[in-house]
Amino acid sequence: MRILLTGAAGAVATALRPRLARPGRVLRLADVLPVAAGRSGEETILADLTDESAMAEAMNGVEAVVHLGGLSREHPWADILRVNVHGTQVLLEAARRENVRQVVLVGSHHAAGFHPRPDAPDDLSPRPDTYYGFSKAAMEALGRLYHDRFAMNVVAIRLGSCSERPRDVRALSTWLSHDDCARLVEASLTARGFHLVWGVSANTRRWWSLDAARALGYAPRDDAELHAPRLLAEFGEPDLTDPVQHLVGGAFCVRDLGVSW
Ligand code: 15L
Repeated sequence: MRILLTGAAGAVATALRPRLARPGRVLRLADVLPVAAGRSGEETILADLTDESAMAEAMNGVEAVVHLGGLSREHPWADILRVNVHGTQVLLEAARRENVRQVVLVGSHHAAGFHPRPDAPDDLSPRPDTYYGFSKAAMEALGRLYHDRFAMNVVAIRLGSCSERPRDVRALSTWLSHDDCARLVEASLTARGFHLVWGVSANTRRWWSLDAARALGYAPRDDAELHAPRLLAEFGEPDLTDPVQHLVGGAFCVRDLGVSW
């Protein structure tokens, strides 16, 4: 099986590469930036998401695509629209044309960042906190469109804070460990239909449902709570009157719209 990873030079893809390696599986690593040389079972390709012929070539001979490419935080509107929204449409269209039936769209909780944080169901409506968050909501909608029109199997993941260790007290709720991220992507690679799921570890303090992800076979094993003593000693308990702490999107909700950071 050959799987295309877009955004392969990025941090999440770099963490996923060894974790998605399997005997008989080839990871095709695509990015607009050069990707560090592949191990065995990997091949690299330079491809811009918005370049139709490059994306057609990237999809050739592939059975599944894990879309991690694009801008990973706020940028000016024109850049977000071109790379994240148009780039996702080019990717889905290339997948359709090359008959790639299995698509994992790695989105973000910032698609729903302006909701107050506790107890979010799997189908929480889009409520973006930035143009970036809007592009992730658009990604979910495009994925659903390609499922409804062409019966492609699409999982859109609202990724939490994916990092080796939780970095702040908010991440005690939003953290997705690298190992759990790989478990969720692996489960998504065999899903049938369209699914919108939260990408979060089994954190004691998590705000988001894991029901839809678990229904795909995702079994998270990590819990940010292990890091609570260190983080609470450093930052203290979160002040829930602060919008940065009581909204899903945290600081993204209060920073300037359309300005790169
Ligand atoms: C995201 O969507 C970003 O890509 C990442 O850089 C983090 O900021 C993360 O959300 C988060 O809010 O923790």
